[in-house]
Amino acid sequence: MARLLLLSTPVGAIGSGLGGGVELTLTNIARSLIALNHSVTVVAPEGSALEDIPLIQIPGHLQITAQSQGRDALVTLPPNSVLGKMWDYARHNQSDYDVIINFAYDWLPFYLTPFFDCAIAHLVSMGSLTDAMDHIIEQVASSFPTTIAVHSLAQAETFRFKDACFNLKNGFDLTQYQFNPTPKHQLAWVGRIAPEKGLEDAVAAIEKARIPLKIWGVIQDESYWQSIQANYPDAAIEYCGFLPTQDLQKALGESQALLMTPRWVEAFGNVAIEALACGVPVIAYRRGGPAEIVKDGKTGWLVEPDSIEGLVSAIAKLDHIDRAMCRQDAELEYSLSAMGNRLEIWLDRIVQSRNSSFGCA
Ligand code: HBI
Repeated sequence: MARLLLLSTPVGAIGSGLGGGVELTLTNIARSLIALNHSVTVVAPEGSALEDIPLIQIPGHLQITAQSQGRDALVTLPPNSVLGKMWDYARHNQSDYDVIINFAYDWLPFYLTPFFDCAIAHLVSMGSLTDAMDHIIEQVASSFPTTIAVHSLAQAETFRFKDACFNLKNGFDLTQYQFNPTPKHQLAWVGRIAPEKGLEDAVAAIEKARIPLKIWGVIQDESYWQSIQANYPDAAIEYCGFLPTQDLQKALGESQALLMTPRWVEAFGNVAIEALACGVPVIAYRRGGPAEIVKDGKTGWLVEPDSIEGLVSAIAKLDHIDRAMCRQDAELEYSLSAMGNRLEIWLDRIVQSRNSSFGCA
């Protein structure tokens, strides 16, 4: 039994939706570690909510999102930085833990790693975005080679230190997702409504395919959302808000398919698993994490990236996909226990290499 301290993303409270996929990822990792009889404590910005998992809420100014910066963005910390205060807490309490797991895609936790006595594991939540982050993660990857985990090989490929990355993939509490064998005549799109997620392609495709599209997620970029509505006035789209998992999975299950149209290298694509778990096939660009999740022709269709025509022809072939196969595939490698096995391997390697390095000191 190990004592684990999980430090969340500083861009939003857990449950706000601003933290994007990492909110669900952290919760699922905490649950699968607890199921393995480890003790888990989570540190996150105040306003966070986590049922039945010990949570330390930290006040302070949220960090700006890394994907809204340019490649040469400077490392910045706002005054009264919640990230700084979260790592102050970690520093003062590190002797109570065996491993600290960092979920922030920020410079500070990586810079602080060699200054801590406690082992620090880093789950990198996105592909390469800025030079500053690439350099500091690479430094940790070379000094502490077992400690960097990613969600997909495609994500690792975006970094020079790809061979030092452990592929954790992701895992979900599949008991929260109900299989739905009988969808309505509609497609689904789920995610932060922001340019890197490429919603406009999904809208263009369903306008041609003449099928309604339901959209769930936080509207992170209002002007982007407005421009989509202005550019596709005839598309049958309906914005259905940002729903908690329980409600989202019920609504998602009613769709004939989920469309995934990322512009960037999506590190993983949590919603792909959430869809498969409900029996919903996934039509995705052959790009990033979703291309490693979707089994072309079996659990959905992989499409030439940025090809609207490709999306339209995949929509026309949806009846080839068996919805029961989608659910089965999710259970095969994306359950909490499947991820738990991968977590054990990752954390064991970190503790082993930590002990051996102590041994040789
Ligand atoms: N940006 N600076 C910063 N730090 C994060 O932890 C972060 C982010 N942008 C997005 C994000 N985390 C999450 O949405 C990940 O799930 C992608």
